[in-house]
Amino acid sequence: MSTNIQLPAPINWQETSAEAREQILSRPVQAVSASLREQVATIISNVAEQGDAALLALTERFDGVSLPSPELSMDKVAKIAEQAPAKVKAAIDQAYTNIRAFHLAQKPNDVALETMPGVYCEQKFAALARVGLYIPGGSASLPSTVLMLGVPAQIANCSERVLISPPNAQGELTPAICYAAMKCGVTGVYLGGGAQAIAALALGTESIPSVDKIFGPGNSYVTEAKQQVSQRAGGPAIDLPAGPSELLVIADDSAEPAFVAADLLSQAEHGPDSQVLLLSPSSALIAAVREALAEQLATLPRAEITNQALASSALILTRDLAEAVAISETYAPEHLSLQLDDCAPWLAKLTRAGSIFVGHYTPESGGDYATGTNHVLPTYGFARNYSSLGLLDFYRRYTVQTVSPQGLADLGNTIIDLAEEEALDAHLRAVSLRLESSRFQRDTG
Ligand code: HSO
Ligand code: ZN
Repeated sequence: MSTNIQLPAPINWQETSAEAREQILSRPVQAVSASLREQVATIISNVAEQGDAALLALTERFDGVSLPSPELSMDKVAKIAEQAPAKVKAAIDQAYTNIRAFHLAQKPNDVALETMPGVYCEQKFAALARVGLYIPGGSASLPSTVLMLGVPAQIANCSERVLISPPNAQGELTPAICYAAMKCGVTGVYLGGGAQAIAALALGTESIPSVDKIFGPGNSYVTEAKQQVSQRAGGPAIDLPAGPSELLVIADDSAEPAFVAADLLSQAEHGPDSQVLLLSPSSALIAAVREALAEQLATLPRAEITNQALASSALILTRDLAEAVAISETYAPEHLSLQLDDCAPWLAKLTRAGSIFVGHYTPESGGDYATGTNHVLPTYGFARNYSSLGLLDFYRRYTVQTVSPQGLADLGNTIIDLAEEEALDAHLRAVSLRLESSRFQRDTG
């Protein structure tokens, strides 16, 4: 392997200045340049004006394939799906079963409560009608992402579940993607990528229906396009900011260096802008992981990309596990792996992560594919204030209230007093009129 391996040098946290600490924990810059913003805006207005024609022209320009239509008929999808090798089908079947079970268990319950006599309040959930599932193309084809978006959309029973993904060189999608799409009962499959695919989902074209919410990870064009379309009047909702992959491992002497190294590399191989961190109070473990990283990296087909990601990664020696936990809570990683014999006391202190992997036998790739949890997770520190994708994201919540005549008799003055305080007389009158009406007298009789 010709790659010039550059592993990060171990850092002693206690001997690191506050500024250097901040620098180490900062994500690789993801500045959205004015030019990117403008490019995306231009693409969106092209798609708005010319629909399919714009999408097809952009697909030819960016994906290098000329298509007669952005639609891949469901018949064709079913046929392509058949070509998936039996082993791949079986793996997708098992992953589907686990993801379905875990997401099915997330079904929300309506709330109904009488807040005071005669005043009834309900919280209800309604599935979103039309959802768009964006499956990125790029250097890796990701049938697992089809499951992560398609399974909850299927359980919620969103009436239109539209998948869009950049075409391969044959102007199609891979058998595995098609097989996963069939399993999830996707209702339409379209070919397109980047900002143009997001624009098509948001605005609709002659062949692509517009959707109420757009899901799915993507590069900076996709992310910026999602932001821009969601800000348009009547634009779709979007899921969460999912950027380059991240993993933070907390490990002690009980950890297996080769396991830790393999997990770090598995997220580093996603892209040059991925970031992986190891925090450990054991310098012996850090040294051993470093050796294992070099050994394993040398045999990875994606060593080049992985090596680039390692440049913004760090191996950090902490004073103790408590310090490692504190650093993790500040960093708020997308994935957090605890490779300790005794995880429970630390787990209880950790909440700021997209998904947590507990113990020596829980590889991070388990959650990427098949444990049942969702792999669409907040990155870039958004685990501080955003949730991991789940079934609930495919619903919207709304409320219902019903007040009886007696309920209004008891609550009326509260509403009147607040309306008076806010000097909103029509609000006040909506109550007083009722209370003074002969109908009210009759009904409360
Ligand atoms: N680790 C990625 C998901 C993924 N990994 C898909 C493999 N395939 C972001 O959570
Ligand atoms: Zn992954």
